Amino acid sequence: MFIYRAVLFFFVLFLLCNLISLPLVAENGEAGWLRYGRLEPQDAELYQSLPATTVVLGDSLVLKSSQSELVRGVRGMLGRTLRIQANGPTEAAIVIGTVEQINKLEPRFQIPEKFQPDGYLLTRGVIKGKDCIVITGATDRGVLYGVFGFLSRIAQHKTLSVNDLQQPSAPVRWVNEWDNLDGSIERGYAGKSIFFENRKVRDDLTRVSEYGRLLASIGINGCDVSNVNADLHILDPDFIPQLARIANALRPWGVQLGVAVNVSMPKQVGGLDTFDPLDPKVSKWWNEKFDEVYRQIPDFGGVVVKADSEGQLGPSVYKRNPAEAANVIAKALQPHHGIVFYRAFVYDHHLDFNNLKADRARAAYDIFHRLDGKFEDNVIIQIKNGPIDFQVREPASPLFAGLQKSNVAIEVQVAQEYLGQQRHTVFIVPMWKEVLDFDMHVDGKRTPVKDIVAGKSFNRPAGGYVGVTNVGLDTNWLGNHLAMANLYGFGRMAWNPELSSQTIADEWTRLTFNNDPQVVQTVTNIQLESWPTYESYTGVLGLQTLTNITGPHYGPAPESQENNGWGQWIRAEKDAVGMDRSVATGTGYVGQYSPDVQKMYETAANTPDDLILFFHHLPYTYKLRNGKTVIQTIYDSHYAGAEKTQDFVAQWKGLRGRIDDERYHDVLAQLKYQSGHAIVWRDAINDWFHKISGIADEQGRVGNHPGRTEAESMQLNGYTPFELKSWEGASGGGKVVQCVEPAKSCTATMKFDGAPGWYEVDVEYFDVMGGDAKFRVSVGDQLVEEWTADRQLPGREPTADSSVRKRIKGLALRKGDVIKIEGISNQRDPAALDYVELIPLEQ
Ligand code: GCV
Repeated sequence: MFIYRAVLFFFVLFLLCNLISLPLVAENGEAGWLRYGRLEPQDAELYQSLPATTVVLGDSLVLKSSQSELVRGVRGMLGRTLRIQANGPTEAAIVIGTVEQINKLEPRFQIPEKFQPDGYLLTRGVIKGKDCIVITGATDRGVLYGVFGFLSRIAQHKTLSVNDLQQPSAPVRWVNEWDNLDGSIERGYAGKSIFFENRKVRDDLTRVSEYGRLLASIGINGCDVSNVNADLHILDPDFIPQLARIANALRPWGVQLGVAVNVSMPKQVGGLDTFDPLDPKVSKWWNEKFDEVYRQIPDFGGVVVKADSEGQLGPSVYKRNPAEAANVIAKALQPHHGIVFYRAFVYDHHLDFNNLKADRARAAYDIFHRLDGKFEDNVIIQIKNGPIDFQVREPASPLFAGLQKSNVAIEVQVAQEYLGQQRHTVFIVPMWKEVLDFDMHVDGKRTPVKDIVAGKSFNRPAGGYVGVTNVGLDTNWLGNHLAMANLYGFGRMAWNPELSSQTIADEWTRLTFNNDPQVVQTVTNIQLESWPTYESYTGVLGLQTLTNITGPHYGPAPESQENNGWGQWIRAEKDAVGMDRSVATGTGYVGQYSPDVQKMYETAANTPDDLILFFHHLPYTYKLRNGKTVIQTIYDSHYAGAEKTQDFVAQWKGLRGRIDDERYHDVLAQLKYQSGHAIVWRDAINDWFHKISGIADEQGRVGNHPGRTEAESMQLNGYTPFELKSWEGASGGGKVVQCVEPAKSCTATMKFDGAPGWYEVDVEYFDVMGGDAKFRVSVGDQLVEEWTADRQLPGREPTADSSVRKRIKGLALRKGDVIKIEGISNQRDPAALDYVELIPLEQ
């Protein structure tokens, strides 16, 4: 009996201890930054005096969302369920409603400031004799944003006794999704579309409304749901009612629906014999089409247009210009207050590599600048942040200053197409902010890009921000928990571009994980270091991301930049590298900037190191401001970058037990993978420049890898040598081995003849798409590791895209040990191997 009681006592004690210390519940990331995790009692004390009641003034859809969100958030964080009152207040309350509604209730309530549309105020005041917290805005949407702002303060343990007035920097804050009707997503890295499947709108749109909620919480007010490489049937009569269902899911969150259209639709699917924008039949077609749309979706936001770009038909077919194409659609949208986002991403992708004056970077300005002032007022020219295409570093597009009588929006890419596709952590906010803060010096005056897109610089009525997001059905939306900081950051930055990257990362970390100072410091640190790190191993000195540009835009493939019509050239030759874009001797691109900016970029001496090869063709031996030569800088930064990614893993490990296990392990696995792939990048780029320039690394590292044994020089049984198409994608000049016969076991063995001790054994192998090969590693007769190559990586054959490093830690090796790698191929995956590297561990 005594024993029974004692066991029971300790069992109860154990349960209580666990309850009191609020165990870290496993989380899957679906909630994003809207977790509303329960506050610890000492933190909750700050909100002791929070009223028990909320009064919601009105019953619009958006106000209803405001109310339910408030109740959900307070219940989640403080464990209290607010009482809901339609009238009152009859006691201290949280009152939510528009300024007009509040003033009707309490005419003496003074709102101190003038609101921008969507702005909000959190304040305290006496309403009907009761001391209240007031959440108000000029519009319902402003009120909803105010509720999210209020809850965010609690989640970050901030005081509520403030007068917090928040106004958006610009009216347009949209996201674009490049979703196709079949459910695939162009440049999407997190599963299938949340909107479409099998050429229909999905039956279950739960994820769409959850997405709308996430968007609203960061102030996003519009969402284009379909790929800019537009589907001709997106506005077919039987599709519009389906789109209306998406609009219904987004509407409670104040997010307007948009879609991408193709200017050729009147002819290709509309039954006309032309799509000439100046033909009255065409304008009639668009008018009728939008009448049809607005009958079913009265708050439809507008359309985005990609034309004369990358194979999309455009006005050039009829020798018309983009203004004529944009305006015919814009006029049809005007009666309904819809917007046309016309993309400035128009360029010729059949450029002549041998023409030293040809330059893709010039295209947008050359085409659009002369049309300034010719666009209707409901047209917004959507301009990518840089003149090429979301590269790891580009200068600000000169077109921002080239359109002073037209509305403009900046387009940035939250989806990490050229930035590691969410398998590498890259917090992009600092990069975007560099562009937004860049001073275009129009007419010698301070003209940062953020003021231009906000419409302030040239007094434009519309303008703002568009983020290409490409969320998918993956539970955590973007496939990598840390990548969600980019979506959060995009919204926060569009709302207030004065917020620092540090503040944004700090807020996001607190909301997404928790307020533990070590968590906040570590995660913020990794995020802030991630872009410069990624840049340092993928595209330094303004070379752009040296990725496979004719393939999936993922792994290293510098050779693919050159000798094709795409114009992402770096012009690497035996003695020199870089694009000469100067006015004096180059393509003249620099001349598209204002005179003050030209002074910075026209000569190599004045150009900052980080963009120098974007603007100038320089000898490898050219001494940079950093005191080193171009070539040594390339070598060193790739080593430093790859090294830094190993450090991210170490930093993250310090968070064990401080965040939930599920996300801890997810991110750890992702950072480990990144740290291996960074080595693939490092070696590919360095080997390539080494081969081209013939200049040795001063530190002797490039092409010299102690402890590495190439698979092709191991003893092979079943494995056969194979050469990669892009030689730089594998160690040893592109040679690897593969097990071609399906479902076969092949082996590669080597004899260890180093000093006895503890080693890390790294196996560089390939994990190709569509098949799951298996690998086993043994030392002597002992199996030490086995795994399945089942990652989702681009590429159906071994390339740098599919190269993965498996690290086997802590193996004791003795002279004469036989290390055997066994690869078991399957139908589509030849279990290819690149090399084995033995790294002695420090004792
Ligand atoms: C939607 C890049 C991408 C394309 C994309 C295009 C664009 O070229 O690789 O996938 O097409 O940009 O922005 O239109």
